[in-house]
Amino acid sequence: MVLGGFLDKLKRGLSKTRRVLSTPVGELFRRARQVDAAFLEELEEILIGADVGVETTMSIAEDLRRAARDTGTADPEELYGILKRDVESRLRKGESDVTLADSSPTVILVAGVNGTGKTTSIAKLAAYYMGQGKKVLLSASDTFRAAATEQLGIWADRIGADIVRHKMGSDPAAVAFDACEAAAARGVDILIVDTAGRLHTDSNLMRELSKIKSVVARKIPGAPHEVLLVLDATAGQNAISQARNFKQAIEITGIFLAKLDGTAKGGIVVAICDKLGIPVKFVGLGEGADDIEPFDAELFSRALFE
Ligand SMILES: Nc1nc2c(ncn2[C@@H]2O[C@H](COP(=O)(O)OP(=O)(O)O)[C@@H](O)[C@H]2O)c(=O)[nH]1
Ligand SMILES: [Mg+2]
Repeated sequence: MVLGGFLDKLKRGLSKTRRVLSTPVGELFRRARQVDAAFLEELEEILIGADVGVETTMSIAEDLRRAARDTGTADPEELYGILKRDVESRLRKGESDVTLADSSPTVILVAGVNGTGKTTSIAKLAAYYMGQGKKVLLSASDTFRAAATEQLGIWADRIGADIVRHKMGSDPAAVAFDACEAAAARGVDILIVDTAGRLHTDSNLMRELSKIKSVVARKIPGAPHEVLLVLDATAGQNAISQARNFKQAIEITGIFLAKLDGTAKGGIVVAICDKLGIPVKFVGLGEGADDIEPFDAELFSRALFE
């Protein structure tokens, strides 16, 4: 992909983010005379309506109350600045770069419940790194459903990435094992491993994830360098409980927040960063391979409030 095209797409992605993220908070501050109890109540309503979540909303409002008390001001403009900085620092908790291996390949394990956007997000990640001139290999380790391997295969063809696949029902860790060997043999920079989002039981699923993880760790030093959990932004607060479940079974190093377009509400990003203690690394903004954007706390807080 030529650089100009890449920048254009990034810009288009950003304008989408802005549309989703924008809240009436700026408007509220602009028309207010002073920040009082009624104002704070309205602010809380907006934040909860934007999927920030009750706890995080209360904590943000409490910070604002305290700031008003400490500074002795009820001036909306001043307190608006304080609110923006407060939310930005909450988002910063969630900001960190993707860990790439010192010597290739970097292995990125991708987990998540079915339907959250896992396979699509993998295709986006692959296209993103291929756009940076990296050699990418996909491991079709969701062998639970035939359609899953097929779908990843279609994406691989579409974006021109290599893929390692076995037939349906085979051992997902064995696919990952072969993919690691292929990655080393072919000089691959980034190996991305798809996993099942549902098995017969949750405990099977979590055991399988751990098994894939340990196979990959044995084959490639330091791997997996990232374990990304794909969450569906339109799932709202449910996304947070999903993340908590996965976190119990496997160490998640980052979140890929998919579907932050359409019906998603931007406040979910604040809730995720604030409550999970897992950095958001990428967001998905549509169904195309280019609809991906690295997470940027400053940009997001601006998009939320300005
Ligand atoms: N609007 C939108 N749709 C998405 C996004 N990511 C994935 N999808 C759609 O969500 C559905 C499920 O995606 P898929 O990748 O198959 O999910 P998986 O079951 O977790 O692997 C598909 O229809 C995708 O096109 C996104 O960022 N935005
Ligand atoms: Mg899938």
